[in-house]
Amino acid sequence: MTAFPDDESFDIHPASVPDYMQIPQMRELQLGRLRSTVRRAYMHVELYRQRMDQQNVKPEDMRTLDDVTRLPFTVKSDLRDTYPFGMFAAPLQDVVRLHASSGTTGKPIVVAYTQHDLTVWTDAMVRTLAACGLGCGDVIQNAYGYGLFTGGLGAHYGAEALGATVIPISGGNTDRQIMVMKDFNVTAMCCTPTYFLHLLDRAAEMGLDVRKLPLRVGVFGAEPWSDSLRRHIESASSIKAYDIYGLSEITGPGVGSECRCQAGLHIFEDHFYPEIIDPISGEPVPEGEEGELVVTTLSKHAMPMLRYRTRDISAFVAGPCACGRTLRRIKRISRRSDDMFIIRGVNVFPSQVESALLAVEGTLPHYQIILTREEGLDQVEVHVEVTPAVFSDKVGAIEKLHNNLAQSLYQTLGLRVDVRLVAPQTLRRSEGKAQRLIDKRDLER
Ligand code: DLL
Repeated sequence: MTAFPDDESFDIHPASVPDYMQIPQMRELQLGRLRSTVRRAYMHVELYRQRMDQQNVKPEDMRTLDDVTRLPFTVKSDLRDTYPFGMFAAPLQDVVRLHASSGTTGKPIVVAYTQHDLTVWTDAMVRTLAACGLGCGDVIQNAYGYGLFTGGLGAHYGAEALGATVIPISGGNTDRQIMVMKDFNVTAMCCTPTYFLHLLDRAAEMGLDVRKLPLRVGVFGAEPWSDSLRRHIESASSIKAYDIYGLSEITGPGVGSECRCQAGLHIFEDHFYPEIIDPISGEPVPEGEEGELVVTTLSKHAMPMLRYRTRDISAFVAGPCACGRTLRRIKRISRRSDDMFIIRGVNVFPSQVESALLAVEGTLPHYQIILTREEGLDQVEVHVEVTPAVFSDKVGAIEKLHNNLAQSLYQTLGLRVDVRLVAPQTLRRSEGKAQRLIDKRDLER
C-alpha cells in the first residue's frame, strides 16, 4: 500500500499520483523515457549527435539508468552558442511557446515548448502547488513576472489546472498587490522571497497586519534564500513559506518543490532525472554529499536537455519523506558554484553572509555585498539595513549592533569584513530576483 499524507488539508490532486509511485516502477518509467529522450536528442540536435559520437555513445547504449553518466554534459554556453533555435529537437511549427532567460551579459538563452511540453510543465506545477498544500478553493496571487521569464506563466497554468483561483497580477506595483491581497481574500502568494519581504514591509507601512489576512501559504523560489529568512518570513506573516525550484533550461518552475515537511525539495523525477556531481571532476558524489545538480529532462520534446549542469549546489536527502512522496529529495539550493567570491584566500558565498546577518537581532533581511578592488586586493563591504527602532536609538545601540554583526560574520566566514549599517528602506528593492552581490572589481584597478 502506498502511504498517503495524513494531513487532510493536503488532498491529493490526481496529477500528483506519480509522486507516490513505487520506486521500481518509477525507475522503469524513467528508463523508458530516458531512452526516447536520448534518441530524440541524437536524431534532431546536431550538438548532441556530435558530442555523443565523439564520446562513442549511441542512444541504444542507454540500457540502465546508470548509463546516463555516459552521456556528455550540456552547459549554458551551449545554449548561447546555438542561439536562438539550435538546440530545438522539434520543427518550429510544433513549437507553441518560447521563453527566454536574460543572462547578465549578451544574448539571452531561448527555450521552447511543444503543446506536449506545456502539458508536462503544467503537470509539474500542479504537483508543486499541491505539495505546498494548495488546491481547489485557494486564491493564488501570482506575482512572478509574466513574460519571457518562466515564473509567471508557469505558476499561472499550474494554478488553473489545480482548480484554484489565480490572480495574474505579475510583479511590481506593490501597493496594488497589497490591496488585492487584502480585498480578494488571497490565501497564497507566488513570488520571490525577497519580493515578499518587500510586500511585508510596505504592508506594515500602510498599517496592514498581514497576519490577520487569510493568507496562509507562500510559494517562493527563483533565487537562493536561507532557512533563517524562511523563519523570519513565517513569523512576520504567519504563513507557511515553501521553497520551489526550477530553471528555464529544464522547464521553468516545477522541477522540484518542498512539501508540508519542509525537509528538502522533491524532484518530479518522472520528468526530470537528477544527479549530483563533483563540479571539478564531473563524477557523481557519494549519496548525501554536496555537489552540482545536473538534470536530464525525460519528457520534453521541443528542447530535451541531456545532463544539464545547473551550477546550483545541493545534495540528495537520504531516506523516505514523512509526507509519503517517494520522489527523491534534494537539499534547498543555498548557492551557485559561480556566485562564490574569494576574499583574502577565503571562499565566500552570499548565502553565508545572509545566515550570519539574520542570526543577529535588530537586522533586517535587506543587505548587499559590495566587492571592490583596492591596489590589487579584493575588499568586501556588507551594507545592512537595520530596524527603525535600532536606527532611531542612541548611538550606543547602533554601535553594539555593528559589532555584533561584524562578529557574527567573522564567526561564519572566518574573515573580517567591513559592515555598514544603513537606514531602513535605503537599499534598492527588487520585484523579482534580488541582486545581493554588486561586483565593482572590474571597474577599478
Ligand atoms: O527562476 C524559474 C523559477 C521561477 C523557479 C519561479 C522558481 C520560481 P531562471 O530565471 O532560469 O528560472 O533561473 C534559474 O534560479 O538555476 C537557480 O540558480 C535559481 N533558483 C531558482 N529557484 C531557486 C530556489 C527560474 N528555490 C536559476 N532556490 C536556478 C535557489 C533558485 N535558487
